[in-house]
Amino acid sequence: MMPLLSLIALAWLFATPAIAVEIVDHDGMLMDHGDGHLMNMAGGMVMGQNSDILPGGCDKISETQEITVHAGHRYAEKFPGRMFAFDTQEFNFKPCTKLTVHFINEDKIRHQWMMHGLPKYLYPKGMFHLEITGPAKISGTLILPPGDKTYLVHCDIAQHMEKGMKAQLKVGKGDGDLPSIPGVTAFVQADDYEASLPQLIAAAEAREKELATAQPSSDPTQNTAASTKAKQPDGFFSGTTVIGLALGLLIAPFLAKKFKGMTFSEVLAYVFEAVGSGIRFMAGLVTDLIKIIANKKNKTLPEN
Ligand SMILES: [Cu+2]
Repeated sequence: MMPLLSLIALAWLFATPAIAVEIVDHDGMLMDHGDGHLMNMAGGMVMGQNSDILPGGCDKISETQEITVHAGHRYAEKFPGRMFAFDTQEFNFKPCTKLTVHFINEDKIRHQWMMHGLPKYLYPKGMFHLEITGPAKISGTLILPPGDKTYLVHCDIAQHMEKGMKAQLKVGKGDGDLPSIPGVTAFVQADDYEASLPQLIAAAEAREKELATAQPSSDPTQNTAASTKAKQPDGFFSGTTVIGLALGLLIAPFLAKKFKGMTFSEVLAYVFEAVGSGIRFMAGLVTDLIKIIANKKNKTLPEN
């Protein structure tokens, strides 16, 4: 009897950790609804899935990366005042990286790993989005755009971001930091536990008054600036302006078609590359011309 009992005890001991973190894997259970939208009847969802279309400005996939992100209440314990969090608050990838995210929700509620600000011609609503009721795992793939930009990653379930489930994903060098990222950046509006409520109200009222009185004082300078501008109407329709306008009107329909759906930075990158190749082409012409002239001189030299 004793050996049997100890065997059961041993089996239970080994089984406990497995029971504690029973994560349902939803990969392979998803139905593809097209346009990068996958979901299943168990509540798993992927939106903005893209594993093969290159964003504008990417010549090729720069590298292939795979990350596992955990989400849950326990990851917020180290951030005072927060309730939910991812296990990672900051991500960094090269532009044009093909990124697969394995999202593991450890809470018995719904969480998301939602990325914003992606090019809308490729990602519906500019989003890449993994969502699952936990404890469960769901995976998705996207190709990151070119350029240096900081993207918001959060859980959009009501109040989950405000309670800490927020991160930033920097492509390249990024373009700054987002506020209120747990452990990374300061709160936009920090709680003040030092002052009493009447003191806080008085301070807020004083700030409002200050803003109200500051408004009219800046007006005279604006007026003078406007009047000096109004005094120089000559040259408004100068020759260059007219030529520029005409050229712009001619090129506009072509550009509108070309840049449809691209973000400003992508358009800028495209224009710079076009200008660059134009300069290279002109330089090539000049070198060819010099070569031709030099060759002719070489030919005439022996005759002399
Ligand atoms: Cu959530």
